[in-house]
Amino acid sequence: MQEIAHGVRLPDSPREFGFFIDGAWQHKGEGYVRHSPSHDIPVTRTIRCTRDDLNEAVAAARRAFDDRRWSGLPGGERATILLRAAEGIRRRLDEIALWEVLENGKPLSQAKGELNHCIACFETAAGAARLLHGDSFNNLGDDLFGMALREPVGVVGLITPWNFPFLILCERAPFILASGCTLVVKPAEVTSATTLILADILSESGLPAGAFNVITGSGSDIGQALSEHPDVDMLSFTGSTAVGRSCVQASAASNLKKLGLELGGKNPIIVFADADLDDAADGAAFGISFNTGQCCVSSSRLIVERSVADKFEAILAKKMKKIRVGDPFDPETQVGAITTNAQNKVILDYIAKGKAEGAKIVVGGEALQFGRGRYIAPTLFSGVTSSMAIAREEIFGPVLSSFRFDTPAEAVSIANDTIYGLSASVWSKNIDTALMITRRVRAGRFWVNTIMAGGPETPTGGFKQSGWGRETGMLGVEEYTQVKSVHIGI
Ligand code: TAP
Repeated sequence: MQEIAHGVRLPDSPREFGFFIDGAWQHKGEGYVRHSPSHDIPVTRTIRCTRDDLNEAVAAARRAFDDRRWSGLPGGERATILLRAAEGIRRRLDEIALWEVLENGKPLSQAKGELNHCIACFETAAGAARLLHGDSFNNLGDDLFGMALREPVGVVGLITPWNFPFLILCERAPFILASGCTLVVKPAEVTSATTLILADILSESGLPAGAFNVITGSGSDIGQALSEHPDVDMLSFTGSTAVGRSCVQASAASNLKKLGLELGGKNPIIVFADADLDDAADGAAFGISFNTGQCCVSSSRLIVERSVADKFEAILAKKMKKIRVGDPFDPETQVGAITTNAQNKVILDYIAKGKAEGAKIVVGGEALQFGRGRYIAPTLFSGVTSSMAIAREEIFGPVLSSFRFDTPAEAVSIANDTIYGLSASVWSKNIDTALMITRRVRAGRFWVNTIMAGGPETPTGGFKQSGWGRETGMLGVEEYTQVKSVHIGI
């Protein structure tokens, strides 16, 4: 055993994970070793699944769907298993949080907080499994009765990203299972561990074999093959808009599988002069630094009323400077490591581009080094214009671009000047102003005088090129169903 930080002890060699098909673990195949982004030591070894493994997983999910061992259960029985899984996550919270931190680099305290949300996702999905129902039509005349049945779509492929490996999994998988569908999951290769732990928890909770399968490997290989698979009825993809587009092409070229897409964002935070500026600055600092800005709903475009812009940027810069970046296992840390070398380079390249294009750094702007990890200081750019790359493109890092507006119409126009429409927030004490902005800005998730708030009860999803469909809440279960209309002559 070796101590890596703050009393955290790990075995000398990486933890070995197999992949999970039809209720059983398999270990054959080429391995992939993941190094922790914060300590640069090998932490996990997973398998690079082959196309044959993928076919086996899809066939297992198909059998489990077709013989109705899961889809044929009463909603209440599905709910019981999902609630047991929620308990399983609660019991193994420390273990899941540890592997999430080791592979992703986020602070341990944040990982634990996210797990409470994950438990709530399972509990909410359990409630939805009980409540899921269709509709009836008794207005068709005295000799005809109509029903609309909600039936599960079938076998769902689920592809998840590395920024919230367990959280995004839990915002999808229990809702998909609640609908009666069966699943083949492909997590991001660099953060597969906690998805594999969930397979264990679901199996222990009594989920029938074949209802939840996990294959591991790279996106360009096994992810692409999953998106093209002719026997997958629906693909739920969370990740970049570029790969989302390739999933649409793969669907069109294969079996026209249904798609749920949760993609990128370039999310506005609009601050009016009458807002509580201190609260709004807390919101802006949190909105750009949470999860090191590697967050689809990260508020990366600050749009502030000109009359208070200098004052607001000064308050915000002070708060951003105070954010504790560092070792994820240090209980004082608020912002952890950047998850991959590739993403670290992307963020630093954008910072360089912002400077080269004439934006001014108010705070941050540099790479930080703690031990062998890679970190980036929360960064605020002012004087950003709409043509700059940092204004238009998703950076997926702690880099905030500041714009100014004179009229509410101008604020709306800047906010909507993006291909994305994932989330937005507005800060004002005037409810009319706040509601007007909420109505006019095109985004799937909105916060008024708060940020990143909400639970799994509400549906989430994107407008424009941020995605198709909705996840979580009742809509997040209905998304994985299709409606069959039935007419009965009387
Ligand atoms: P991507 O490169 O798109 O990867 C996402 C997932 O897709 C990973 O599992 C990846 O596997 C897999 N993948 C890669 N190429 C693929 C292909 N050709 N076919 C099928 N699957 C493929 O994104 P990322 O770098 O992980 O995450 C960053 C992006 O995701 C950002 O743009 C962010 O906004 C978006 N995101 C959106 C949301 C929501 S809720 N809208 C949430 C999180 C992230 P490997 O990693 O193993 O190669």
